[in-house]
Formats: sequence, C-alpha cells, structure tokens
Amino acid sequence: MTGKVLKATRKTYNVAVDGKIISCTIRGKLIHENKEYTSVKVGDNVEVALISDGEGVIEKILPRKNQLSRVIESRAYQEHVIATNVDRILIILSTKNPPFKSGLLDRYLVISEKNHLPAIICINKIDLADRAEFQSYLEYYPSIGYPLLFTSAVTGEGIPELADILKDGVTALVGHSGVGKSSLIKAIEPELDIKIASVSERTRKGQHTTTVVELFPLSNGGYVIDTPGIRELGFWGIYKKDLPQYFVEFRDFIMNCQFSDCTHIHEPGCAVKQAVEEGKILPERYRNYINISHSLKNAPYE
Ligand SMILES: Nc1nc2c(ncn2[C@@H]2O[C@H](COP(=O)(O)OP(=O)(O)O)[C@@H](O)[C@H]2O)c(=O)[nH]1
Ligand SMILES: [Mg+2]
Ligand SMILES: [Zn+2]
Repeated sequence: MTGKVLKATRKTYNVAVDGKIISCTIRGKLIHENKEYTSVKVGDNVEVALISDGEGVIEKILPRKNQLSRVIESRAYQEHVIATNVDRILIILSTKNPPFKSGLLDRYLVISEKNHLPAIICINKIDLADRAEFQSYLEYYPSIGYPLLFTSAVTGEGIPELADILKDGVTALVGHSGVGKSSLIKAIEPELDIKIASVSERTRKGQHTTTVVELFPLSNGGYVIDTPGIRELGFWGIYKKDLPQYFVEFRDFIMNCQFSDCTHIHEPGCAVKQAVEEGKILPERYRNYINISHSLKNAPYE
C-alpha cells in the first residue's frame, strides 16, 4: 500500500493510508542505505506493509518531486530537508501585529523561487488596516506573477478563497509567529485539532534539530505544513550572483545591462536600475534586492 508521511518522530512515522493514520517504523534496509533514521521525511510518499491494525513498516520511499531544505550552520552548512513533495508556498504576512514588512515578503519570494515553488501571497488581519492602502502597494505582485489574497480570520474575509487554494496538494505556510497561520487554518477547518506549531514555535526557538514538522490533512483533500522550521529555510544554497534570477521581473531587463556580470547595484548602463527609474520595477522591491544581496555570500567556487 502507498501512503503519505504526515509526521516523523524519532523512530516512528505517522503515515496516512486510505484516510487512516498508521503508525510505522522503517525497514532496517532503508535505514542502512540512507545511514540515518531521518531519511524518511514528512511529505514523502511511501510503500507500507501493514503488520497489524494501525501499525506498519515503511518499505520504500517513492521518488520525490522536490524538497524544502534549510541549512544547519552549526553543522558546516549541511542541508537539512524539512519536507518533501510540496506544491506551493503560502506566504502569510499581517497588516499589523506584527507589522507588514515588504523586505520579508521579498525574502520569502526569493526562497520560493530558489525552491521552484509557486508562491501565493496572503495578507492577513486586513480587518486591522486600510485595505486600499495595502491594495495599491501590493497590486504590483500579481502583475509579476504572484497571486495576492487579503484575509481576516476574524471577519472571515477571503477565507473561502484561501480554502480553495489549499484544496489541492501540499501547501507550506510560511510567515512569522503571530501573523495568524493557525487562526486561518482553524477558520477553514474548525474541526481540526489545531496546535499547529503553537507549542514549538515559542518554546523551541533556537533548538533547530528538534523542530517538529507536521503535515495536516484538510477535509477538502489538501494538506498544509505549518512549521517554525520553514521560517528558518533561509537562503540555503543562494549566493550573491544568483540573486537577480530570483527576482523574476528582473529577468526581462538583465540582458540589456551594459556589463554581462552586472550586479544591478552600482554599475553604469544597468537596465534594471533604468527600469526602476521608469517605474517598471517597484522601487521598494529594488531596495529589498540590494539589502538581500548585501546579506548574501559569494559562491564558494568564485
Ligand atoms: N484582528 C485579527 N487578529 C487575528 C487575525 N488572525 C489571527 N489573529 C490573532 O493574532 C494572534 C496570533 O494568531 P496565530 O494564529 O496564533 O498566529 P501564528 O503564530 O501565525 O499561528 C492571535 O491572537 C489571533 O487571535 C485576523 O485576521 N485579524
Ligand atoms: Mg501558529
Ligand atoms: Zn544591471
């Protein structure tokens, strides 16, 4: 039988098989091949042999479509896979409490592009703000390919639209603590016993290896991942010179820069800077590009 791994604890895994949750261990051979217990990840599609009602053994990991990773700096920049087979990222920010920050939005978009994941922008707590103000600033994002949604877990605004987005495949929720991730899921799925990341989010900050990742099945058929670990995805494998390609709208201008190795920061004849001046690229986004660029390292082979 095949199933989907919802949760991984030290040596056991919760696997959804035909709508039932089976507690599984993994076949010794699999551990041996991968040299670690943690080779099976949340989101993996696996082959399971049932050993009793509600218990089984994972025999095989089916090929992964993709994986979301972060870097563990304390372990010499080793890659750590957080979840696999993710279909999209839902970037959640709030208008207030915590305040909206465009820099954060653009950082999350860079991470989405790096991971080849479609991103959807969700601005929550719209009940606390002047919608028109956010709308006029943010309408730029749909024009470069990112769907935009305004929600309120309090008034219910945008909740049906959000539910519709989440109904297919696996959606990873990203966004700082307090923006309303759990509240939004609860608004969609009142029945779900949601302690989504709430315990780990505050108390386990900093304890990178113990971060709990869990995939929650929704009754409409989709799955959501809400984990503090996603926030720490950081810029795994992203180097300074790669950054322009992750600002999708820059791609149209880059080939017209005077220098082929233009960083689009200080060079003369830069088509990106010109596009900013002509109002084709949002100035704030360009500023965020510069800030992010300064925070990145050069590639190790340069
Ligand atoms: N006014 C308002 N408050 C919200 C909204 N969504 C969540 N909150 C509140 O924001 C706080 C943090 O929400 P929570 O769902 O725990 O955020 P999480 O840390 O991202 O999971 C809670 O006090 C919620 O009641 C909203 O749309 N509007
Ligand atoms: Mg939460
Ligand atoms: Zn340039």
